[in-house]
Amino acid sequence: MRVPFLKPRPVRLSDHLDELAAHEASGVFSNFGPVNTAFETRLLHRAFGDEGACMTACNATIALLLALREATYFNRRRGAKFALVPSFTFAATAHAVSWCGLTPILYDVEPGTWLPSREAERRLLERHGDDVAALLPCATFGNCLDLEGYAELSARTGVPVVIDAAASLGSLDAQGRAFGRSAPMAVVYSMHATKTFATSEGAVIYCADKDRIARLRQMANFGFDDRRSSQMPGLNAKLAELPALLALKKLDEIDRIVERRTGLYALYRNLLPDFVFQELTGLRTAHQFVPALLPEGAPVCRADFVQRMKSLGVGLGTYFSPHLAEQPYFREISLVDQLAVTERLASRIVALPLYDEMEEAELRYVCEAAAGCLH
Ligand code: T4K
Repeated sequence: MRVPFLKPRPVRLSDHLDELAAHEASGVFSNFGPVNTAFETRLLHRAFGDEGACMTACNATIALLLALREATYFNRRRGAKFALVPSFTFAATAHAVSWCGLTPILYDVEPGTWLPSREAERRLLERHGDDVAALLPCATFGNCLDLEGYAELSARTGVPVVIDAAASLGSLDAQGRAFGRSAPMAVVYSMHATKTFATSEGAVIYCADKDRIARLRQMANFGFDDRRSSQMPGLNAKLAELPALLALKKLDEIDRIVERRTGLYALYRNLLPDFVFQELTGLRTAHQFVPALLPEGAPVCRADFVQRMKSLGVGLGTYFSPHLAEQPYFREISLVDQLAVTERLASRIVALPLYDEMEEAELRYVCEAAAGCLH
């Protein structure tokens, strides 16, 4: 049997030929046109109960950059040079920091939830005080962060926070609300083809503060006012209408998809009792794939395990390994804090296959192969 790591499945536009024809006939292909507006409106209603505002963007990397620039440009801490970023995240988080001209400080994550270490954040804020321009915690693999805690920390210290929630569109917090809802800071979600909320490329920024989204929207369109005069830092971060149509249609499927993935994730956990899984903090996680640690003391190293699985036809990922501090560019430009947990996770983590139409037989094959490859 062959089981690929992921099988991206944006909606099939061929199932929506009428809407496609209407889109074509509209003559509007970008610049926050009617399809983007329809998607934003419907998402705001369904996920965020019409509280606050949200906007689309071309991808989450640019959206993070934009949100961080907004958070630091309109903040009295201009001149501060550091941003706190967990080392256990995707490169995009730290690239956004670097493009904003800031120096990442790479810090550790918690051993169970794999979420950024609150203790490290407190310690680093104490040590670097006014030099910290922002915090960029990552909602690791769609797991839910304590957003109220971050809002409180931001209000108390004056340090802005931007949430990297790339994998979280579809996750529900412990109260059963869409992760991010009510957040006073920008929360950035990806709609990349490989995400559970798969389109092709795309992102969403949500914030309970409508003014912040209005500013971000202006920044995403060159910082223009209605006379096409730049009023603030700007770039082109707009989502085209065609991927917005994919997103609009995806909204109708997302709950069913996440529920299905949740069932498959639970089966993995049952069938692989020796592997270590993430402690999930929300009511529902938008599982993009199934990250798990090889059992402590397993007689096989991660590289050999991945190779053996491949020879049995099973594709795996190794997110987030190498972690940021192991990547030459970030090593060169960052300060690195203690990373004991990150190093342990990154040396043992594998990402097991998951996709919307994964058959139970495929999953059982992966688990049998994984158990066999451990020895
Ligand atoms: N923050 C975090 C924490 C993130 O994880 C990410 C993205 C971002 C920010 C930035 O979001 P975006 O700017 O992308 O919106 C993939 C995704 O491209 C990336 O979006 C994602 N995180 C990351 C975790 O995974 P790569 O470079 O590892 O993807 P790649 O090309 O190796 O593909 C993964 C698997 O999917 C492969 O087995 C091939 C398969 N695949 C991929 C694509 C694109 C397909 O079968 N079809 C496809 O169209 O980053």
